[in-house]
Amino acid sequence: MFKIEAAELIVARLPLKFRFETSFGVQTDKVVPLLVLHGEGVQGVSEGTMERAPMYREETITGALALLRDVFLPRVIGQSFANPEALNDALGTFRGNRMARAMVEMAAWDLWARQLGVPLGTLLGGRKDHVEVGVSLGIQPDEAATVDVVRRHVEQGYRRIKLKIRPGWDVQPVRATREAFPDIRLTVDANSAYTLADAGRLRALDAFDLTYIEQPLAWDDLIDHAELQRQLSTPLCLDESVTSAQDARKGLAIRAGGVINVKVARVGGHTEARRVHDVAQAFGVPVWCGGMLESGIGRAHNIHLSTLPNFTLPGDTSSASRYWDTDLINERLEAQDGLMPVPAGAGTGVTLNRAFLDSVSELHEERRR
Ligand code: OSB
Ligand code: MG
Repeated sequence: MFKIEAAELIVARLPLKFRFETSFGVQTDKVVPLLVLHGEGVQGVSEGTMERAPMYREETITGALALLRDVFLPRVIGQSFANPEALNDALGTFRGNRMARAMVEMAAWDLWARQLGVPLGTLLGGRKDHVEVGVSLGIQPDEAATVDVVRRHVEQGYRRIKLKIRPGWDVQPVRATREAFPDIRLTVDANSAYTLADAGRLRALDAFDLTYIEQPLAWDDLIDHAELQRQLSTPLCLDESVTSAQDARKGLAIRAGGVINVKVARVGGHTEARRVHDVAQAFGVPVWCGGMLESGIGRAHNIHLSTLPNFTLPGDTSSASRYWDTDLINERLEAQDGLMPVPAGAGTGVTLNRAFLDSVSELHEERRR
């Protein structure tokens, strides 16, 4: 049993160390919404992965903050719950808005795990103390720059290289990378930039031994992905279009893909992420843990989730120092030879650097009953 007595809503902004270009635009900084839940002498912290504009999925920071203030936090503050699953059930009466719900659910898992004195991953059922990680590389100006940035990350030991692609910039970076590195585990991510009319162009990618092609078609589609999968030998990996275990079941039942990118916040939190993991496992489909350029708070949650057994492909939870000069947490989340140590200690095992956080916060408010 745990009780939620109060909450803090915080929005911070961090400059990114690199210019991150994807099929939906260029990102140079990161707005980080955080939620701290206060229980009886314990805290739980989570990070939202919605963005300012609804580009990746439909949720936004503005919308999430309003919902948290008006609906989700009043539903849980002052309440006691048997465990985080019970809190997830209470929020489950609300439709959609899974990233906003996930902020409450993930903070509750951290709080619960700290109250029990157990690492979050262990509580979720994971056993690993390191997880394999890859890296997601933005669109570069040309082939030479692509090969260059790939080389730097291969040398750092990342176990999978993912290249962002879009129509007009797909076969070129993949061919250049594959010629320079015949043996690396290579993937691409289109973030929904193609349609079935591009099937011919996507079929050309079959020549490069990619582990998967991530979310080529619409963010809310499964049917067209199944049609495209029939035309390709490379497995498709579903990201945007899986927001629940039910989506995962439907997508895998119609063979819309052969891999799932599990992002804990996209599916509404750890309870649902574990269900997606279990559904994929039942279908014999591997999963990996995606990222949304998280600060150390969200990154630590991702690392703990990745300790579950069917996370058999390297995740996007790369070293925090790739993204930021200074992180929002006191601990360092750094991969060595493509292996990210799972932070030790109770809960996520990481703690907010309050002094630094205050210096980069645009909003900080407390909510009580
Ligand atoms: O599609 O996986 C994606 C970042 C923002 C939004 C969507 C995606 C990504 C990434 C970056 O690929 C992964 C990371 O390094 O956190
Ligand atoms: Mg993706």
